[in-house]
Amino acid sequence: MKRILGWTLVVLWAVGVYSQTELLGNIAGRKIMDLSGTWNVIIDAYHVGERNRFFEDRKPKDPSELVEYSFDRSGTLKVPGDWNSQRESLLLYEGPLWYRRVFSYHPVDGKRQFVYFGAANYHATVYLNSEELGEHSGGYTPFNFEVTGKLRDGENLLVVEVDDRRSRDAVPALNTDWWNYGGLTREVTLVEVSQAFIQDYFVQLAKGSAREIAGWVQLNGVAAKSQVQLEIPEAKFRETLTTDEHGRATFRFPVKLSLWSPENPKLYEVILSSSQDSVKDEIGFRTIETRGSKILLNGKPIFLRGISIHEEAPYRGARAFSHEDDRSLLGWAKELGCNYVRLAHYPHHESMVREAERMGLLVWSEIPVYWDIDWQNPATLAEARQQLHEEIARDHNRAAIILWSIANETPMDPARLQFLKALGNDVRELDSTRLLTAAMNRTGREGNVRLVNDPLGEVVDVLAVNEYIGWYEGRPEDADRTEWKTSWDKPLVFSEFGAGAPYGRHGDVGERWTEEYQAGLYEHQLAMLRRIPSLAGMSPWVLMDFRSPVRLLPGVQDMRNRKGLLSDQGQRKQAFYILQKFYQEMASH
Ligand code: GCB
Repeated sequence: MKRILGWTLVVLWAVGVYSQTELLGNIAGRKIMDLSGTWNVIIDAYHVGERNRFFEDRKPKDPSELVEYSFDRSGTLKVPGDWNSQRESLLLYEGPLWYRRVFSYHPVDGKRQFVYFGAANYHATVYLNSEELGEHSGGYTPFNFEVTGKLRDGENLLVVEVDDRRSRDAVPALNTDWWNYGGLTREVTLVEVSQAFIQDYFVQLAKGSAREIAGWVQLNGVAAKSQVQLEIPEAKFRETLTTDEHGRATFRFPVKLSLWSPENPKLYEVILSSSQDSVKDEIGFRTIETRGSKILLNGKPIFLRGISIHEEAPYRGARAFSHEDDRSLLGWAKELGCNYVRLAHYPHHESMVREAERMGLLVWSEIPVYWDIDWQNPATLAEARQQLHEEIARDHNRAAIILWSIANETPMDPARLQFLKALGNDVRELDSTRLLTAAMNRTGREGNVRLVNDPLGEVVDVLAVNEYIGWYEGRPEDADRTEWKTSWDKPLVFSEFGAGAPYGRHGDVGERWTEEYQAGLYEHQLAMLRRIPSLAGMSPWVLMDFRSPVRLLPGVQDMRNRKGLLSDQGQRKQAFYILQKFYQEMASH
């Protein structure tokens, strides 16, 4: 089934059609019915649900009828939320699981409705009133289906099969250093819009200009030459756009704006209105570019004082999804002295990006093209492209995002380079205003000199390196003798370095798994980094300990990656203060 879907995707991609409807922009700015809450579920380990037509939610009509399943009697789970953390027996479960939600709705004549999923990991098949709406692959990006005319007046039945089995041809593939949290991990909502509505829009500063905004508005369901008004009241800006025969209007206008930055995270209310629809958003405006080895924000060089973050909830070991989760994680980043976060290794919740933006944190956003995936497989490329498109479609108005990362630690081979070049081209086409990057980990060597010479360096705007001197190779002191050279005159960021230590485990600085070892490694790394002239920033690995089934050392790891500067209970380790001090110094220069 999955393989067939993969190939179907390739074909659909080639003809420019997808199984699901184009994504609705700015879901928070729409009239929605939140379907969060308690859903009935059936765990379907042997995958019999499709054959037994679980999507019909059948109940025996008389005592003689055979029905071998029951949503009503099989238990419940919360949505949003991964299943692994909600029931002990599901901690390591990977497989299909069926969700059911019955909701009451009264469709209004002349309106259109969509069912919108913030994310479902990994593969979802969606049924409304026993009819299949479509499928979606990719665990961290949103998707929606139009359901106009399919909703009943009164009770409606929504059934979703979510299958999180890992596979060789998926993105990511079989092996990751994080928990494969399955389920409806983000909100499910029913969205109502008018017949002709504003599908999406892109409103940002024009590339290279701090005085002009440029972008497009896409209407859905209109005849050619419709009008859309674009307003930024606070900036006293108001213009009327006229769409072409595809419902699209592009624009470029001068406007005087106060620019968004970590020191001034200024957001403007932006209002788009068409004859039948109106959407409000909060948008920031800033420029981002590179000059030689510098990253320039609003025309001035900036050093990215960052930290890498996984989307894992503090205190409860689960996929994060709430505002409290966002505020805890980003609050710690602020306390460290960060002006930037690397949201690894997949697109995080939209609310996380919006919160970072409000707090003045720049963002690196990434798709899970991670370690080794099936580089030769066109279906895998189609899935990666789809995830990239959905990520950019969701977040293209977020000023905080400055970097789109297309990969993490991928091998140096020609098939991989072709694959990543295709993704790089997509980024350039979809959003030319931001910078392109990828975390690389293969370097050349000449004595004590490390050479950043992965041919992928040619493709990206910002060179990023994951490097583990003193942890996966050599001793922490080796950093003292290591120099770095790049093959391109481009900014270099260290996207990862780090060491593991459970909070409260102490010993000699030379003893692994102790806070002292971790802190010592940070001292050596930071001393090395200070000596690199092209260094434009860093995001050490990682803010908080996180669950990972590949970290098996009992009493030390217990299925957690312990490279956090904080424990998963929010306790600060010694290395936290070392990095904090370094960032304080950097900020005062
Ligand atoms: C890496 C990966 C990251 C791992 C980390 C580690 O290079 O990018 O996902 O968790 O190393 O701890 O090994």
